Amino acid sequence: MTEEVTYKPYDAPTGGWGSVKSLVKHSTGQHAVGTVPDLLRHHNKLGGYACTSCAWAKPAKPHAAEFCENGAKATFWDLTSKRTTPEFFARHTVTELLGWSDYDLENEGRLTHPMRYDSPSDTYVPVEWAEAFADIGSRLKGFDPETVVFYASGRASLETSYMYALLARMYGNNNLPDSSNMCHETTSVALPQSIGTPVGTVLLEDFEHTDCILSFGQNVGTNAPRMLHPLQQARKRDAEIIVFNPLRERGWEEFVNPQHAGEMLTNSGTQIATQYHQVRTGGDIAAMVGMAKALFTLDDQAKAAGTDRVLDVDFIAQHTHGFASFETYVRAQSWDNLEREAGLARAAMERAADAYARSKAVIAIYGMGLTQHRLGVDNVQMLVNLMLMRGNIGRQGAGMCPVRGHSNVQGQRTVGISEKTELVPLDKLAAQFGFSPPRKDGMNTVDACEGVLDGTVKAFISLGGNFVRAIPDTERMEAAWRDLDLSVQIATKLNRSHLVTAQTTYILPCLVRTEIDAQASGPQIVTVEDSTTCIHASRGVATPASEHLLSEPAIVAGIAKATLAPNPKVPWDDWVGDYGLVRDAIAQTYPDDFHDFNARLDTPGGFPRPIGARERKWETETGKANFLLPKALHATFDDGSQPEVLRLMTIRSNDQFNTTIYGYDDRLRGIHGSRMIVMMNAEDMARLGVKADDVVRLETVGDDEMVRSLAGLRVIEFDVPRGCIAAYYPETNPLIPLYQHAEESKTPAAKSVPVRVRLA
Ligand SMILES: Nc1nc2c(c(=O)[nH]1)N[C@H]1C(S)=C(S)[C@@H](COP(=O)(O)OP(=O)(O)OC[C@H]3O[C@@H](n4cnc5c(=O)[nH]c(N)nc54)[C@H](O)[C@@H]3O)O[C@H]1N2
Ligand SMILES: Nc1nc2c(c(=O)[nH]1)N[C@H]1C(S)=C(S)[C@@H](COP(=O)(O)OP(=O)(O)OC[C@H]3O[C@@H](n4cnc5c(=O)[nH]c(N)nc54)[C@H](O)[C@@H]3O)O[C@H]1N2
Ligand SMILES: [Mo]
Repeated sequence: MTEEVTYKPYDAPTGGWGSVKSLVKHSTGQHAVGTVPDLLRHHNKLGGYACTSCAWAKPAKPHAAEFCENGAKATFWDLTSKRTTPEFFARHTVTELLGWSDYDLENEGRLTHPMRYDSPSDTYVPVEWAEAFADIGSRLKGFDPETVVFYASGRASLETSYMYALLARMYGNNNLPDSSNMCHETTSVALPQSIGTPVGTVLLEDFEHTDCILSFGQNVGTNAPRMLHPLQQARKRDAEIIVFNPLRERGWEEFVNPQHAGEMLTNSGTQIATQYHQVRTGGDIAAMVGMAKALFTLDDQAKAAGTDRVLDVDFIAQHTHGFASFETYVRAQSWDNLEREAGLARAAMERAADAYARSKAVIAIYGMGLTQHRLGVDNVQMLVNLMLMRGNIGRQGAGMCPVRGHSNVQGQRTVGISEKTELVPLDKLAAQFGFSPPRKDGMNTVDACEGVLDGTVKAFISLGGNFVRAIPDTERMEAAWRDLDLSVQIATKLNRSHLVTAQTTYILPCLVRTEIDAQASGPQIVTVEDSTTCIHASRGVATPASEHLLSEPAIVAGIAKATLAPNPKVPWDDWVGDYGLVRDAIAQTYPDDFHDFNARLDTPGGFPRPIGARERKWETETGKANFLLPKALHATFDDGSQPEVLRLMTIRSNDQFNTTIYGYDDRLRGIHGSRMIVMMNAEDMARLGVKADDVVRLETVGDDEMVRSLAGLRVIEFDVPRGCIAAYYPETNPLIPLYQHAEESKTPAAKSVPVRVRLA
């Protein structure tokens, strides 16, 4: 890793020439350049492949080049010419590789052969597929099914995910944690209670009709850059865009469309945010209550003056429940408290409320800045309350827009990857496949981690991802992982989760979505669901990285056949030969969402799943949309009464996709050369006696006896609110206690870790 860090505040626009330069650098770095222009023509296009980076909606009328800097980076990274071969594994022991960085591991390129860990030589050795499946199957048959976990990271297709969930249930458990447990699980818990749907309500076309967008805790320029296009269009129609974020993220400030010659020539783009509020980390509930309080005042004034009401009284009366107690609660909050908790002036909250009150159709966008907190569920529900006050859910140009992470993470839940049995049509599965699905809820991510720690989990199957690196409490978890009997890692690139070995460990390498997937009936299509519930087909276009790779459906079927008793109703081989048959099975299980699935594959812009709340059908216990009261004004663990305890947010740089590190530049924040940094406010630095460039140690303020600390972080003086600091994930994961997660959803609270700064 490079040691030298440079920091220069970045004032160029998002997109623009910076993104083009970065693209060229990353394409040449992966030696994928010859094929790339040709490939990117197929990116997010009908007849092409769906990007493997973020889950943002894919328009019906795509741009000539419907990709962004980070989607292109993800593609280069997948289609690199570099290979991690059996010879590589023969040259390096696992102990040696444990000393490598995340970047160096994945930068070795694509995995080419199935491998098994050989403990006498401390290396991975090649194994035949048939032998691997047979051994995994015979081991799985020996475990109590409740001790085995089937994890999924949100990239695998709907077809693979459906097969994988069925494998787990036929094996005998609902232990199906998913990367969304660390991500938007908070959304999946909060929204059903509020509006009766676990997903967002907006469609891409709503962006054409909105006149105001609220954004909380999402970093668009880095994590969903294609969303900048509809945002830019909305701004050109003079829509308000009001951003709440402790950091001034460049994506929310200015965007130059790299596909627009005029904008590129002048390098002058569109100002995105019309208001930017640097809310304190964990202070969003207070900020939103402040807005609500200001709305009540505006409504009182309108009533007195006899002008149009600010509240949508008809909507509230007809469609909602709990308004009276919400009103009482909000009116009772003092501005002093709200200002302190939000870290914003009353005038700022009033300004946001003014703009919101003037707007006819409002979209609420949010990301990890709301979900990854102790009161993440309350964060999301308070945002819904704000939207309900003016009837901003269930009509054109308005609605909730949680920005999902992995490209099919939402879809995995749709087709049965869930530990919660109430969310899965078990009776239907029982009838369709003639077996008795287990009725007991399974483990989510935090439960699975606890099970590994206390020894009740014996085996861990991983459909993609880098679980050990993505979860909290890394050091404790790695130590406990060694006691597992079996670890099976279905993957494309080498990562740390493969190196923290169990008694028996396999790496099973698979195709990526961009590659041609040839099976008995010919090249296959797979499908994914985007953030707006639209389903898209994806066809691979590139030659596979190695002839020894199998597709994900083939690997899932291989494990299933070796593990389960034959069942004529589950034709694993036929399914692998023709994924259209898996789609028929999905349509049978979920007819409302997936009827005529194969016929609708090429719907421009994807076909949307029906969502009740979009039509103002509220599938909640009250039959209405519910106003729900927050449990506190701050979403974090500490109440801010100890000035030396800071709130650490662990965030992504512009050069990573989760634990996949593409490089050491966070271009949009102006930080270059290292990821071992900590962003601090100047006043906090002075108060705590640290200077820019000091190397410090962070120490978690925990509720248990464990010491959690991370040294070697270089201080950067940064525009971040007082009392809040930011550093990169996953390097900081050893600092997050496993028990610090959102109430109800158990999403790890990665955005509010109470820490102290120590001079190393
Ligand atoms: N290129 C790229 N794209 C990605 C990913 C990636 O790593 N790289 N990851 C994918 C995945 S899985 C996901 S889940 C999404 C994640 O995308 P985001 O939801 O954008 O997640 P983070 O990068 O963690 O950034 C969260 C933002 O919230 C802000 N924030 C932190 N705490 C608070 C708070 O208390 N209040 C408010 N209002 N804001 C806060 C941070 O400053 C930051 O701007 O992106 C997906 N897309
Ligand atoms: N501190 C902190 N921790 C966090 C977060 C945070 O903001 N802060 N964010 C959380 C979030 S939102 C998420 S989603 C999780 C992410 O957790 P995961 O989804 O488990 O992790 P990734 O880093 O996305 O997984 C990368 C690995 O996936 C494999 N892979 C890539 N493409 C494919 C494919 O097509 N098929 C298969 N089978 N494998 C593939 C590669 O081997 C690669 O090394 O991390 C969570 N952890
Ligand atoms: Mo995520």
